[in-house]
Amino acid sequence: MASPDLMVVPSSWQVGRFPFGRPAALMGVLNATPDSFSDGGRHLDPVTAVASARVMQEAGAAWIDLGGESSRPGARPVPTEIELRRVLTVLSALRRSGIDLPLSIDTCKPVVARAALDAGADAINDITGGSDPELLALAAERDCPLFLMHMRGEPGSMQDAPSYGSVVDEVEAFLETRLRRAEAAGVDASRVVLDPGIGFGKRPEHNAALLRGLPRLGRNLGRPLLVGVSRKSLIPALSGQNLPPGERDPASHVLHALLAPHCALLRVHDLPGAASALRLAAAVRCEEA
Ligand code: HH2
Repeated sequence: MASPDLMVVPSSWQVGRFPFGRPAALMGVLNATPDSFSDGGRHLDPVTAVASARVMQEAGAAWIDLGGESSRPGARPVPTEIELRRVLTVLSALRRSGIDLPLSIDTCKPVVARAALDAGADAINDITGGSDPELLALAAERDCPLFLMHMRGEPGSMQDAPSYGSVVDEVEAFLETRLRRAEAAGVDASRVVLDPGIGFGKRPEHNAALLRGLPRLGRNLGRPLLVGVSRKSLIPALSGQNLPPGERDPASHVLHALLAPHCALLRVHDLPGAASALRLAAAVRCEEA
């Protein structure tokens, strides 16, 4: 058998009708919430949400990720009717105004996912990694792309002293298991994109180990990777600079430029800034180590 270093690792995939490849494309975050950790309140208003999505589209976004429930550390679940109202208001405004970018619905509730798919969403982004069999059954029924993320615990308590033996081994094993569970539920594995869940039940050193381990995760899992570091608290924790979320874009873009060769999709808040960072990185990327 070839040694892992000699194995051919795919650098492009077709996920349903959507191309994924490395270096990464960009997914713009639209949080239709009052309380998201960095942009809470901005995109509850459909007019503002459409304007932001247009900026993302013009800057070259490949995807929009729309959510109606914050998953920041300490967040409480939002009642289904409220989450539904938030996301459907913004989603129908986006589609009415001609924003036709591929869109994932960031939810773990099957009812919300189903309604969003009916209203024109293209994919499900599940931060619980497919914990709910009903959500997996829905993804199988619709044959849509399914983004499965690793989280330790749940948002309300996930940052209460998370600990791991080897975080990269454990996240890899979790994602492998969840990929198999999705397959067993009827989801075609070629529809699945995997995400190590930066900031979800992890301390700064766990996040750093996972980011360093992305090439290995990509190689061993054999699926495209989605990664979200934008504005997250690993930035002040690892840089030693105590910045509030609204001032973390430049540092986020340093990470985006570094991570782009190792994943297929980067989930970002400031899409024009991230696009510039990726262009700059691509212009100077060395061909050989
Ligand atoms: N991060 C957040 C939410 N959803 N989904 C995936 N697949 N990966 C992520 O890293 C990820 C995610 C958290 O960021 P944000 O949506 O900006 O904040 P909030 O959860 O407070 O709305």
